[in-house]
Amino acid sequence: MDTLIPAPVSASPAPAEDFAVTAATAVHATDDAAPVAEHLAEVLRAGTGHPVPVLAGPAPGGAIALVLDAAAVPHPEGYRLSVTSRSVTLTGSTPAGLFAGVQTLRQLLPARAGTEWVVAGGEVRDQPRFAHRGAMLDVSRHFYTVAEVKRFIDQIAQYKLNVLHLHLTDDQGWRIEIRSWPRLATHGGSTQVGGGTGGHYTQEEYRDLVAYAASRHVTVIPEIDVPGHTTAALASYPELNADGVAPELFTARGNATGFSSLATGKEVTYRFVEDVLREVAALTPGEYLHLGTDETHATPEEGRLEFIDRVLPIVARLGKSVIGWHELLRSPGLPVSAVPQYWGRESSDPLMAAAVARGNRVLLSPAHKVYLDMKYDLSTPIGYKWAGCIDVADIYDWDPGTYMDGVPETAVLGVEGPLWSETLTSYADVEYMAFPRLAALAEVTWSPWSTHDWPGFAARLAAHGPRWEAQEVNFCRSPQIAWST
Ligand code: IFG
Repeated sequence: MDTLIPAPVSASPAPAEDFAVTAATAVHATDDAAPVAEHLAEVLRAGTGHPVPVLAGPAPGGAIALVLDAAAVPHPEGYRLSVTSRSVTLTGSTPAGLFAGVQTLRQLLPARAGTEWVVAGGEVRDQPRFAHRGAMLDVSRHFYTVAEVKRFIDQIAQYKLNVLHLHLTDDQGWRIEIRSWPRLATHGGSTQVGGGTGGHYTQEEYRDLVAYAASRHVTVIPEIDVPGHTTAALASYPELNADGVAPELFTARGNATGFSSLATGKEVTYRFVEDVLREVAALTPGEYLHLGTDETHATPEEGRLEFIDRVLPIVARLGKSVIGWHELLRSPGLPVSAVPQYWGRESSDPLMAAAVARGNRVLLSPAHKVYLDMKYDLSTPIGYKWAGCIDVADIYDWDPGTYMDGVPETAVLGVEGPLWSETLTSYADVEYMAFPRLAALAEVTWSPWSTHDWPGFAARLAAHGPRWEAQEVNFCRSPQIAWST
């Protein structure tokens, strides 16, 4: 129990109470807990080869029981896990809490499959510190397949992250089918950084991704980056351009981002945005649409203000709330439901403090702390370093609850680690930059500050290496960690 990541609120090992998973082991669950029970059973079957049936109703002795009991576990994502030599009882107030408990249970099992699988005995009580615990994957600069995104979802869910922000559109690629503007995907999605064939998700594939994420209790937040970062759209439809001429597709890394803009003075722009957001909202069960709004250097300020003023009501009419990079705050009159995502490197920002004073909650993604496309150190072969190098200790050792002046913990919806993909040419590169740093970010967003302890975390992470080796994750063996083999 002393190697769990993220660290739980409390864990008390009981070594004499290890529970052996055998050919007779079954998982018992009431109907609302059945999907999580099946997820756990799949893990146990894969690990032991035993049948591990899922049975309805209360568990007899010698079984694993998943129980929904909101009275016993007040926090909506909390859980209690009790492991004795005779039985395992996992109690949650919601299926999400049970799912979180299963991720803990998985870490109490061996990293590799084997017939004598034993769950370490003891008690765990746990609940998250922040509600929004996210990773962002940039599928625009380089396209990743449905299977690769599903693997990413599985990987982040193991550390109790519960949000996947998909950066679906940018200069180098439009990655989601929009039926009213089909060339966005067929032309705007036909390439990527370096000139490769790119790709896009059909709406059916995207629905499948959203459903898969939901089965791992991960909410997908789609980002349609506007009014900047729009070359893929502008290249697809001449009428979207101020001069009516479509530019070539853009396949460079874009060392200076913020060079493109929608024509905020043309009515067709607003029809375009409304059509796109309507179709994306229909694919989004979650509360939020992300509008980007970052680096609008090519948009005249009065045009940017008009654009935001006209687009916010579109999102509201679609029944969604807006997340935007923190430049969104330059627009006065934001609704209190709007969430600015801070990606700056300051710990004091007057617009952020003013938004919090008005009642907005914020997302924190300080670039020098959580931008996963930054190099670990100067020897990292891929990634950028404009925000500095970020090794495991850097992403671990900060407190979102006190990081920003005028932004108390109660105003922090959570933290998100963006993984921009200009320099990530393969999914193996994604894993290298994401792990182990996302495990550290997961602890920053889930665990109580009272458990925050770099040496302890570094030791737990060292013991985690074999788990990633067993899962064939291409993780970075940072020299800051004494990786056990
Ligand atoms: N900033 C840009 C990203 C990406 C990044 C690479 C934001 C909000 C630099 N915008 O981060 O599109 O290019 O590190």
